[in-house]
Amino acid sequence: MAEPRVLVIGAGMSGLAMGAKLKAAGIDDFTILEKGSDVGGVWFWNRYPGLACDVPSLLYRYSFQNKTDWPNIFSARDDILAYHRDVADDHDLWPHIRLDSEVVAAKFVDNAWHVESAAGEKFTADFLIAATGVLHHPNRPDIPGLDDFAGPVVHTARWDRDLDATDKRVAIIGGGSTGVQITGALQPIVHKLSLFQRSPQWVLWAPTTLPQPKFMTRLFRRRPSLAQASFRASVRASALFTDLTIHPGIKRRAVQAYARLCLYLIRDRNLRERLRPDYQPLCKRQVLSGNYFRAVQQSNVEVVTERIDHVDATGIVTADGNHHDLDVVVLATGFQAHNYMRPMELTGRDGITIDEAWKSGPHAFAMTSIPGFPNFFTILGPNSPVGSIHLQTAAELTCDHIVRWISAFARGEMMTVEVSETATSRFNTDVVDALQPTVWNTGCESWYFKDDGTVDLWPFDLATLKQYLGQPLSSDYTITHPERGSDGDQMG
Ligand code: NA7
Repeated sequence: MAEPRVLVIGAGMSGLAMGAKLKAAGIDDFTILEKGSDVGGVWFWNRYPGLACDVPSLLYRYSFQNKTDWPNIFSARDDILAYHRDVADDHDLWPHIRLDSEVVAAKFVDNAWHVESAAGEKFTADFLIAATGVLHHPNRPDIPGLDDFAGPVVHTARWDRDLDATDKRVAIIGGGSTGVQITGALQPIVHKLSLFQRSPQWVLWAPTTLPQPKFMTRLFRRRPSLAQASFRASVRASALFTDLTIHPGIKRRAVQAYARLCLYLIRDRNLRERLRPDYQPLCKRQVLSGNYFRAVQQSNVEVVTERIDHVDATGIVTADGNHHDLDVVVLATGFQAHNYMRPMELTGRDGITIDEAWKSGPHAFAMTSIPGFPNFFTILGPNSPVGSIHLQTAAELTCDHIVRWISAFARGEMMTVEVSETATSRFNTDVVDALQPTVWNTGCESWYFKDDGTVDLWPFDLATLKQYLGQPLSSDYTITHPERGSDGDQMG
């Protein structure tokens, strides 16, 4: 028997789930290193006006942490952040969490992970888990002259709370989920809003700004079992969304028809046509909004579809030579979604670096294991279902999978585990094959796609995800034992 030492990087949605699962399994020697000064991950870093989740509140939660008294049908940032703090409270995670601790390097030497923080602190662990998120590194566009702008230029993912946009002339570059949310929030207060749109997005009308009905909150409070049942039913219902993204058919066509119908909430035909995308609805991450259609039709909003040529001290110049006078430039230009745990220097067995292992793009067996990196796991790593399956379910199943390996270590049944190259390339081939009928293969560009044009998503259903994470196959892993060296045994 050996007490496993575990390091988790990140105290966001995945890292907190990992902590709660480790606690539940009786594994207590773990530390969660968090770069930010609070838990919550994306919900800590993102704080722009209008930020809310695009998954309904009753569904955006862990299976092990019930909450039913959400103020809104789609929760706002602060409510989700408070929920994550409650998780840390209720599972006694705070003593394990070290805030303001950015990991800069991790190296596997002598069957252990040696980890270093930006402050120079050193840690040693038997297992290292990257719960570092997907949408973390802001994508700052390479627009000529952007640094010459005299006023504030702010990326939505690093919003400046001191920035007051009231009565200002504001540009929003980018019209994804973030650009759409911040449009709804800023339009009522600014003097003029100029939306610089490189490509239009399909937007589905949904009650994103409405409060949760009081009777629901009261009902769930009186009957907690009903709340849990409704959560399970919602998770099952979200399989419908998976189904329509991965299989062509009537359900996909019905949602696509709804997206096209929503466009008719725009009364002006010219504006409507400029907002009409030229790819299939659902291909990019689907944008939901209850206030975008109203906001975009107000007299203080202009939609600019002309290409941005450059920025100067006082505004943006478009390719047609027009100068758009501005006080503030908001970059709603998304994220470098395929960096994962990088720029951390991650070095596995025999000195292999993550950049070498991922020179043809990020990949991991079943989203979590990388050849050359023993006793290292990612949660919501490459090919995670960020565009389909219920995210907390996927994260929790990955945590359960990791806990099984750590428990095997604790029982003395193994010392290290490393997934094989063969299993990983077989998985990658299966992913590429499975992508064929998905909606993501219908011709569009988004953060879902890697540089080589393949999609960084889970193209299978929930049952397949459970299958991959539920039963590790001995032949897929090299396992070393405390006394015997390496073989291909299955863990207990
Ligand atoms: P997204 O969905 O990646 O959207 C980024 C937007 O920024 C999109 O409209 C891009 O246009 C636009 N963009 C990016 N670079 C440029 C440049 N250089 N010039 C002009 N426009 C640009 O990010 P979000 O933050 O909105 O959403 C991310 C996820 O958060 C979302 O999917 C939800 O899961 C929550 P493009 O379409 O590429 O032409």
